[in-house]
Amino acid sequence: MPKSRSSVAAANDRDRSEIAYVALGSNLGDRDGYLSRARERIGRIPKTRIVAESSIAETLPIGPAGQPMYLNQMLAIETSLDPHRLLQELQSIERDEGRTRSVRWGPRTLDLDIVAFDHTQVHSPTLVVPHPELRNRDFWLRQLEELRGVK
Ligand code: A4P
Ligand code: MG
Repeated sequence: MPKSRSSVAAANDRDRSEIAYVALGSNLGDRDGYLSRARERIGRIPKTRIVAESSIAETLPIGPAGQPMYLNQMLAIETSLDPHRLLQELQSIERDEGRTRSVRWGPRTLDLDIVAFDHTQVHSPTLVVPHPELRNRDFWLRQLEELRGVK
């Protein structure tokens, strides 16, 4: 028997789409390559499309000393995925790109963070949005402003 529309709609979906801002960061290996593959993969997340891309900034590492410089970029995406489902999709891309979690704020091939939503705040054990470090990272604030100006 065909499923009704309501039973097909997964718990992972929201009624309406929303703009989310996703930060991309890399400070190991082919940094441009990691960012470019991340953009391509994010563009293929279900129920999600990239609306705008910020410029790419080279930034001083925050965290343990002696790390290479970061490349940072931010994307505005339109998504109807539940925020936790979006986080899972981003973490799966991080894993595929060789990301391992050892040192907090340590070097990484690819870091994907949900920086903000236009209309939603989240406070759960696994997800806090707006990202608590937003106010402390001037490059994120600049890129967020850049994206909010164009969309
Ligand atoms: N988590 C909670 N809220 C969020 C969110 N809004 N977005 C949880 C993404 N994840 C969120 O993250 C640990 C856990 O945070 C996740 O499992 C998720 O459930 P992680 O990516 O495993 O660990 P982490 O990245 O080492 O720690 P954290 O606290 O997320 O660090 P950040 O804020 O990601 O910082 N320097 C420069 N110049 N540029 C950078 O991009 N990034 C970092 C990492 C450090 N220094 C940097 C940069
Ligand atoms: Mg992170």
